[in-house]
Amino acid sequence: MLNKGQSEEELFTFLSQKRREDLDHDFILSSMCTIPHSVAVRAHCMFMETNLGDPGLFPGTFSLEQLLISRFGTLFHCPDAEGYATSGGTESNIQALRLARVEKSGIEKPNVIVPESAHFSFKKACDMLSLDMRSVPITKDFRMDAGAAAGLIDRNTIALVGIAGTTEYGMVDPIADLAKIAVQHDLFFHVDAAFGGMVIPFLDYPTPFDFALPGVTTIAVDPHKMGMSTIPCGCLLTREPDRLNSLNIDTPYLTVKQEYTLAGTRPGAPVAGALAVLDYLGVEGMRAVVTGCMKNTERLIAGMETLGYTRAATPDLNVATFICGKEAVPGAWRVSWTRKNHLRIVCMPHVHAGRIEAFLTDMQNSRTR
Ligand code: 0PR
Repeated sequence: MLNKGQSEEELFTFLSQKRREDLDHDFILSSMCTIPHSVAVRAHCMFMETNLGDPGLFPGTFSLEQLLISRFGTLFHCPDAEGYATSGGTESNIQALRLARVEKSGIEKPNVIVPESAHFSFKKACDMLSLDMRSVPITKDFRMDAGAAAGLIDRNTIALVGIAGTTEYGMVDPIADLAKIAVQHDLFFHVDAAFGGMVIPFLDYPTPFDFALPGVTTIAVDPHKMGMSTIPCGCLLTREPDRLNSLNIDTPYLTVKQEYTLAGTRPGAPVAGALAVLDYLGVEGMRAVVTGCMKNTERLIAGMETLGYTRAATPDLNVATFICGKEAVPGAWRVSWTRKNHLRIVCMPHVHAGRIEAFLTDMQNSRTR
């Protein structure tokens, strides 16, 4: 630590310099986060010091968290759903599997059935919870093979996981088939809709993925991805009220005597930000955002194919992937590469039509050079 404090001017000159070292969103095509909506930023600033870890001190902020959960419950066809705001998909996925584990605590060597395409947060969860992760292959169209998933279930299986919007290819697993399998085997079924939960409901032809399907137990959805909130904000929802209570531990000196959350101190600011975006845009506004992202994805795929690059998948959501050599992508652009070495571009709200055209022009120039 510095012995003598710096002047504010000196300090902020330094901070501004550091901030300028961060990359420009105009060139970020690899991220599932985006520039927060202006109403999210405004709301975030109003709630900066609020701590949902001690909700009795911030009853107003706590009621916003409840409202956020109830907005998602309604959107996901279960107005009575309960849950809480997490730090994002990783925490939601860990907590969902923790809940499954606690509910089936009698099983000595528990396993969970997870698609090969699952986000790496499930590896963390299984590691922390000592769960055997059984990986289900994906089919040619990059979706989880439901038949293969059913074949892996045994008496030690405590949960089944499906992904509504895969990180790498933007695919929605056959959630309806998986939900049926879950009902047949009386299994806990967690849907990771961290990305897709704020896309699928706003598509012209939404695939069923939520509590409308009787077998779905819990859903993870991240406002800090397509919900354009400030970071960090995820949500974990349970169909049944009070279900999370089985994770409760005693917190004797807080304003609440028990809590089921993973984190202790929890920021209220991004929760206010997330709710602000939902209530400002409404279904119509979100639909416009999602329609724009889907159009841009289609345009990107068409443009790349005109340049001679084949799509790796035909995505359900706004993630485009291509068979393309790494050297073909000009250095200024931040793209990512899947485990199968496909070029991956996430058409987030900040990746607007102009940026797609700029990228395509650069790709063309690099091709002809
Ligand atoms: N589930 C799915 C389907 C995800 O795509 C992700 C993250 C998670 C869970 C975990 O969410 P948190 O990171 O909020 O805990 N998907 C992105 C990814 O790994 C996260 C991300 C975002 C990565 C922005 C990079 C980045 O710049 O690609």
